[in-house]
Amino acid sequence: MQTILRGINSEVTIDSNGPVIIIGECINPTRRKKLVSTLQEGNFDYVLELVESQIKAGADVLDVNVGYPGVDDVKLLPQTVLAIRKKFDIPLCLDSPNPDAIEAALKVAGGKCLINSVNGEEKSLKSLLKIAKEYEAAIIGLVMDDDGITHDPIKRLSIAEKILDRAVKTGIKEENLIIDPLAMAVSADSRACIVTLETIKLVHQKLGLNITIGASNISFGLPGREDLNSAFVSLAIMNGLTCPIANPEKITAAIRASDLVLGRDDYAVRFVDYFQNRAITS
Ligand code: THG
Repeated sequence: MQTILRGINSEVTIDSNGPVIIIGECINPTRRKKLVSTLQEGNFDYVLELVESQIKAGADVLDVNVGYPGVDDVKLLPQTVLAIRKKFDIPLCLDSPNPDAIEAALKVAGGKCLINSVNGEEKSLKSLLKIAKEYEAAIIGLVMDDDGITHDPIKRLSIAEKILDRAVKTGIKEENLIIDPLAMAVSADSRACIVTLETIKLVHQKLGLNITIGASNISFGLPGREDLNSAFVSLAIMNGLTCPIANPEKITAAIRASDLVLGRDDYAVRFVDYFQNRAITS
């Protein structure tokens, strides 16, 4: 299965058999106070710095999240998208819980964006699938619903199936749905990662859809985040993860290594290229 995302003149293909596509997570106010303060001033210079550094580090797509308490993201999300679009042509993943902000951003983004995200709740399905269809966008489906988050991989799979069914009934092609099997902090629940890995395997085998994950979520509250995230992402790739949302400056090495180990990088071209170019810039 192939999901195609586009910038204005650029295109990225996410294939359910890899190689892995990286969605850069860094345009996100979580732990980035400077992002909040600069955006509050209407200054997009720091956002553009984050775009450039993530692309250099290996990002293929960028997640854009400007949510913080009190923000009017119906205004700020499209403004941020426009600022990025003036300088960079890379497919975007629009990350907001507010459907109005998503729609406002889709109106100005052009290309083919990824909506982040719909979930199995009736309210979410009703508002967001219609928007995805109308703007011909792809969409991430989070496997939670009106009953909350389940810790049973089979039940998470059934929510993915429900979202797929509703998406297809809305006229969205199945390749335009990317499933997020939910990654949560392993410090809070020792089984959190294994439940996610099992769900990834089930969704990959039974539905064949592309799969994303907020990879850095798993290491909240722990030291050694980079090592922990890398171990998790490598195992997740083995099970069918194809487009993680992560920090490219910290995860690209593990991703290039995983693709090489899995026989998806002939003559180690991408692996060697990554390390050669990294050596030159550092
Ligand atoms: N699923 C989907 N979208 C999501 C998430 C998800 N969007 C938001 C979030 N979760 C993913 N994005 C982030 C962004 C930053 C961090 C975590 C998740 C973060 N960053 C640290 C920092 O920047 O200092 C550390 C990063 C690191 O050490 O690698 O914590 O689950 N669909």
